[in-house]
Amino acid sequence: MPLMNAFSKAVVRDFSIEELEQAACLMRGYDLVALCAAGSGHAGGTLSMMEIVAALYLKVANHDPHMPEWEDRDRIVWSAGHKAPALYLGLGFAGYFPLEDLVTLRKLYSPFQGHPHRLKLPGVEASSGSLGQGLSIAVGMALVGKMEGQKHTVFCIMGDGEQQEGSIWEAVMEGSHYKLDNLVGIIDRNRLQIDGWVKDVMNVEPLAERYRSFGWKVIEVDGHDIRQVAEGLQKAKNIPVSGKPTLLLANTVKGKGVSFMENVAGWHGRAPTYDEMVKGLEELGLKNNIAYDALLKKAAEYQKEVEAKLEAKMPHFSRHYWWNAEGTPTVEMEPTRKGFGKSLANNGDDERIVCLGLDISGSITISEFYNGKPERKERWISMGIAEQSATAAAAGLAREGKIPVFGTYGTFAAARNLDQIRVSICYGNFNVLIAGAHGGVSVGPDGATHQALEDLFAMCGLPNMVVSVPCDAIETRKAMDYLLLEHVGPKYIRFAREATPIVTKEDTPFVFGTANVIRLRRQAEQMIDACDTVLASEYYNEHEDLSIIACGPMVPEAMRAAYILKQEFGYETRVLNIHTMKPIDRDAIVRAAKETAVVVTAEEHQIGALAWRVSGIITESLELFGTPVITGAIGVKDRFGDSGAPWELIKEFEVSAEHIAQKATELIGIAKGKKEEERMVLAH
Ligand SMILES: Cc1ncc(C[n+]2csc(CCOP(=O)(O)OP(=O)(O)O)c2C)c(N)n1
Repeated sequence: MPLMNAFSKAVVRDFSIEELEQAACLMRGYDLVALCAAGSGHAGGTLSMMEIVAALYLKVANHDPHMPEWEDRDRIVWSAGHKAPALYLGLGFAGYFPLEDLVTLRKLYSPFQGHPHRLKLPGVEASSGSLGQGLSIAVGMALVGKMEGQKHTVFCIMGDGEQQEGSIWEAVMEGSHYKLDNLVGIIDRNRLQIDGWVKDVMNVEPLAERYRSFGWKVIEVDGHDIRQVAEGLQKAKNIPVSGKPTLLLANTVKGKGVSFMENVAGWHGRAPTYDEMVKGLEELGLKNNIAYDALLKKAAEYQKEVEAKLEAKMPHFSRHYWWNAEGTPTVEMEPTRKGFGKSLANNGDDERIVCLGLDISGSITISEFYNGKPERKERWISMGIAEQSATAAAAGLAREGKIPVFGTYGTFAAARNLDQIRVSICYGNFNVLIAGAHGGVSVGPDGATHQALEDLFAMCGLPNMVVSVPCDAIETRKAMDYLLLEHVGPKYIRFAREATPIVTKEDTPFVFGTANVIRLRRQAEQMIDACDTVLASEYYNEHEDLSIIACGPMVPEAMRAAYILKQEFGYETRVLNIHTMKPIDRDAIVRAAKETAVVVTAEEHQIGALAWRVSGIITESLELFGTPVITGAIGVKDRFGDSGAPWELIKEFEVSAEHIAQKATELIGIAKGKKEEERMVLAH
């Protein structure tokens, strides 16, 4: 059955096989244009999906674009959330929204988030992006279908690499245990994942036998033969009360349709440039069928609106102070993740070090451990997309005397596997180094599911764990060197993806557990030369107007805020770089509170990981009894993230230097007002 009218139950449009073929081809073209407009995204695993999408959304599933919540609709859950553009194309072709809107993909405020969000776009059944969860959601939906005697089918789209997530197999068991013959799993078996071939990263085959042995029916099809796909899906849907869930195993080619993308792992998470897009459209025979220049223009116009909105939201001063804007001290930029890779490259000869791969090795630079060092390969253990098992395996490796290191997106390194970290690593006090890569907003357009904004709550809250949040690539390397070889016990380091300002030098002091004081001292071309940095324990009070206590990439923002405050108001600022969040430098915080009386915390995280610890220290500190201290917190305000460029998100989340400076002036104003009041009372 094809697209429906939910009220009359009439068929609105039934696509022929030829029309479906054309639709799948056009979907590929629009996919390329949308990805090119976004400048990031997943080309390979969306191009492999288009016949499945066309068959499902235009032929097999019952749904009504005008009534997305129609209760008799078939449900389609996208467990593989990174394939979001393919989902959006299915909805767009079915008529849920004007297709051209898709060029706002991955841009700020767009309904077309980097990973699907059901609250932003009608037709999206479930928010996803963290792999391995969708089949469980689909099981829940199918269970309700059974309980309530409904007739619809619940489809769930997964990747083959994704099958490495153990939770999928829990859901597979549940599907057969509860005889969910209203449940259809679909695997896009394109045989590639991020780090390479699935069989090499962590073999999942034989998938058909495995699903059968778990009590499922399996239909295997050529995923690019639309007739086979449509018939297979129809069969899976119609299986007369069989008491078994069905798997459609679709053999596909990653990057299908664009010769230079086909079967190339590097195209997993890449968007085409303009020239690559045009070449791709040519190969698809679509160069004259899609008005790509007009679409890109629409995207650029949308982007301008976003920028205007952001600009209007920003605090304003007498001039612009953005990084490398004229008149502001300049900075070099480097991704902090580079410091992580450098440390592993430098120290990796130590035979105790073993690195665990979680299918994101190049991007987080853990691959530097073995790049150009084949002799280390046997200490490289690829675990696939299996964060929970890898975490507990790391505990086992540590138990046998190894120093295991694993890392992935901060949210998958510290949240997905939290119980394993808590019980297997921290409770047993094992020497495991966990890298929360791409922390904070730095994964930008990937959106909320990938932005680690809560990881520090959990990591700082765990007994035995130490936590470092270095401020730039150089400090990341130093923190890594210390954690890797000197600190014994559970340890978490959090760093960013995007290039962030370099604000330390090789000879800048770094003592784990001791904060640094950074003071703006002079006019200089480079921020790094305009400031002096000393250990907090060696700093003497200069009676500054305020302190900004910051960690990670907020340290450079705090330095820029200090510059704004000096230029605009003549205020002197003590910036405290809390590169070690746990154990935190209590003494430096108490002194800052006592000696400056105005304290602003700055974190690229939900407010609290730093702010509440600092205010806890201040309120608990007996030395501060009777000393008035006023505090303010800059951080993410209890909300989920959004797709957008990292520098846009810094503005949107209100965590820029400008926001820090604004908060500081507010607090200084209040503190001064209070002093004035007291003076007046005394005078009377
Ligand atoms: C829990 C989790 N871990 C890691 C990632 C990062 N990630 C996104 S896509 C991907 C590879 C997926 O491979 P596969 O399932 O084969 O999809 P396809 O190759 O079809 O794109 C990974 C590791 C994630 N999104 N979620």
